[in-house]
Amino acid sequence: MEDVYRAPEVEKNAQTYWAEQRCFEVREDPDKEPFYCLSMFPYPSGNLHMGHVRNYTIGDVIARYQRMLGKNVLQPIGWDAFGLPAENAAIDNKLPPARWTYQNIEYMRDQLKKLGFAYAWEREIATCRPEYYRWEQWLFTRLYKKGLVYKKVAPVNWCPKDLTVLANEQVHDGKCWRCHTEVERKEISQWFMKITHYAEELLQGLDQLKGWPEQVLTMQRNWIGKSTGVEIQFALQDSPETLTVFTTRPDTLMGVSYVAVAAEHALATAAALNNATVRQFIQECRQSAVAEAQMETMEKKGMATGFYAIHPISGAKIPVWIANFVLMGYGAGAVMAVPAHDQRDFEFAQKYHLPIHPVVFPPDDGPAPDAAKAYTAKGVLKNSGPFDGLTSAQAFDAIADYLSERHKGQRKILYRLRDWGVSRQRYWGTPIPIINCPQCGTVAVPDADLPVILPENVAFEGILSPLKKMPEFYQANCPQCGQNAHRETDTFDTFMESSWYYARFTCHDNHHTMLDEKVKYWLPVNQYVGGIEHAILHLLYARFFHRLMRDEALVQGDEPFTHLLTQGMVLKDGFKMSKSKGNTVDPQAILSQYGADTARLFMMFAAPPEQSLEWSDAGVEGAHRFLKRLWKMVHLLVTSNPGQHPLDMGRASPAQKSLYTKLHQTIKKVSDDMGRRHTFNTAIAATMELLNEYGRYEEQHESALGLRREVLEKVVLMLSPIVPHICHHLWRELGHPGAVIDELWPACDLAALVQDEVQCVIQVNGKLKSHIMVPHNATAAQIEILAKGDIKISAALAPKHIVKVVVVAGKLINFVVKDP
Ligand code: ANZ
Ligand code: ZN
Repeated sequence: MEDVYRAPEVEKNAQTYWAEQRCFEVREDPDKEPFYCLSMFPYPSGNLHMGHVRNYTIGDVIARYQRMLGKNVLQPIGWDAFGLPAENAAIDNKLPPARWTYQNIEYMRDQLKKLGFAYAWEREIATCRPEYYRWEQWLFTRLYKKGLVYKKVAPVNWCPKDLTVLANEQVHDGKCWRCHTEVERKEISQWFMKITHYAEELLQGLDQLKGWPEQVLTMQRNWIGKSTGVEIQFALQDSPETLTVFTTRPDTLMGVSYVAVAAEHALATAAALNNATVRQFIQECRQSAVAEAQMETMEKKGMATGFYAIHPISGAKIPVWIANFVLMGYGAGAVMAVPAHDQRDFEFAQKYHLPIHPVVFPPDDGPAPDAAKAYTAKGVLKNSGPFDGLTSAQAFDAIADYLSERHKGQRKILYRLRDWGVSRQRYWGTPIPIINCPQCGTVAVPDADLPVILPENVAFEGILSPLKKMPEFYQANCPQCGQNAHRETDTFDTFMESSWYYARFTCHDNHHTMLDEKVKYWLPVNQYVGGIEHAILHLLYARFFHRLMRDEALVQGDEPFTHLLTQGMVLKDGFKMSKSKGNTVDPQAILSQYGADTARLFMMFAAPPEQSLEWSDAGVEGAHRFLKRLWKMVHLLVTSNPGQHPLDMGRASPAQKSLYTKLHQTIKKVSDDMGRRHTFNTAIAATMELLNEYGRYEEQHESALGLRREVLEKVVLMLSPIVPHICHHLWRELGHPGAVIDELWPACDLAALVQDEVQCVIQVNGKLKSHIMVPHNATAAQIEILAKGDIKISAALAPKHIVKVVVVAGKLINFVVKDP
């Protein structure tokens, strides 16, 4: 055995072995329990970053560990290959997005291979390939026929820099999530998927996801945003029309002092008709109207319409205002404002000198509300006529019933979740399989004409999609009437591709159907690993797609991912490692300097996977030193003591026993850390501790060597999911003909965990009566029971009354007795 650890050779050899033996290719085997481990696939940006390395190492460690438990592990990888950066690069470099993407894939595939990830490479998917996206197009046409997708003109979030529509999820603080340009509102005709149809199911389903982080479940719940309330119709003065509002607090109805409508509301439009100032105000709202998230913080502005509404219970005359904080797209686009109990209404009322009527008060013993702000808590009603004295909860029902009996309102459940706008005015994406016919309207492309192939060899002039200028692409005949028609030139949001790739990995090469019966064997994914930044968008869309596919009888079950691990960020000097911060460390540099195993070990040792990880050069050094030390230990053992030394614990010395116990304590802990807790850092720490104890163990005789070998072999097995290359090598050096990749996870010898017993003296009234052996860590209660079981003691105690029992742990027990 070489005395120096040379990572490049060791890693190359291991990787060659895995590739030649096709170790990670996997087939359905009904006799083996399947385990599907998936890490979120990368966007082929050109280079792996440290976030990738961390993500993929975590997934790989879990996959390799599960494999050692004897499971049939599927760990696939692919490329989320469509998207904007390819277009931006195309514009900058005059290289077609396809070429740029494929080049990047080549390079990054090589990087992943050098990191030694145990991927089923034969299943590699690139979502920009027609053999992949054709099935997405096919599913879309099915959903179209079912009415689950539709086209409509809608105000959208528009990025003026990228010239594209953004989903709500892609707007962060009013800015484009990619280029950070201020987002505008624009009216545009586009395709939607009816995710709202599944809102309740997507919400309920969260309760079943016991293997997901609570934080992600909460974020999804909030995003779906279920509200239980009442829709109330206010009559309008001098008008046959009514004004509908949505409220979650009907108990505050008697405190309404104005009604506010959105700038796009019909009443606002009507008010603008003869009023230039109102017109101007609406125009202003339009321009500054922004993504919802920003509504909260922006300055509240309004203007009276001159219209009045009639209170549905009191009959009072209430002014109707236009307010910039009312969203047209939520509820009825109008609110009943209760300044006394809603902070936003309160600030607005103060600003415009509108009345404030408190109607809900803290229960009797509660503190008096602060008059300088809204009292938003629930309480007991006053100043509310027939509803006085009711609690908010009682008043909710009483007022809802009152209104619905008089046909002035009805209970209503609303969701914040909106339908998913999936059209993008960009080139590098899946073509939407629709033909616009002047006669027939929108017509789905028939199955026989799928896929609609995206031409790859295109020239970019400016930012506009080349498809819009390619008659050879957009000229088509209507599938229904045969007339000249216009093919849809928009493409899908790239979140479409990532919504179902997990399922396609199970049958990536089936060119006859989207999915086949293999999904039954593999799905749902047992362990999904990825960034918390996908807590809402990607994970919700995937859960939605799973249900769409379920309802097409393509998959079974309701949920795609049983367990989810969201890894923390990689930081450098306290900041997220990112190009824009200029604080990145290139994985390639670490790979060349130290090798993959060092990078993997550092990543797994520096922090538990869900927490952020602070990059540290010293930490990387330390990881490397540890591997060198491990190498040395094996080297010393196999060179100075060649041959096998069987383990014989029969006549073990105390030192031997202690090391053996430590070994099995470590196996127990590491198994739990790896399998259940996913705290790989403590697993590594425990292994290091074991090796420290090994280092202090001095016996050299024949049976001691057997134990030494035993410890090192188990360490190599336990570390092999984390640092697979060096373990592959060391396992061979330890004299095994087979490869460590085919070994099972070491079993824990429970008997070894039972500690030695110690002698305990038994006294009765201070006089020595007997001795017993007790476990060294026995509790007082256990010792008492054992002592009472001693024949001499039970005889001595029988006629007496026990006054007191004194125990000195592991040493002595004294029964203080008297005559009864
Ligand atoms: C009166 C009221 C009194 C309200 C009170 C709250 C507190 P969630 O829970 O998010 O559904 N609202 C309704 N439609 C709106 C829209 N289009 N734009 C802006 N705000 C709107 O919120 C429901 C509450 O948000 C509703 O209940 C309404 O204000 C407001 F003490 O009605 B509430
Ligand atoms: Zn037609």
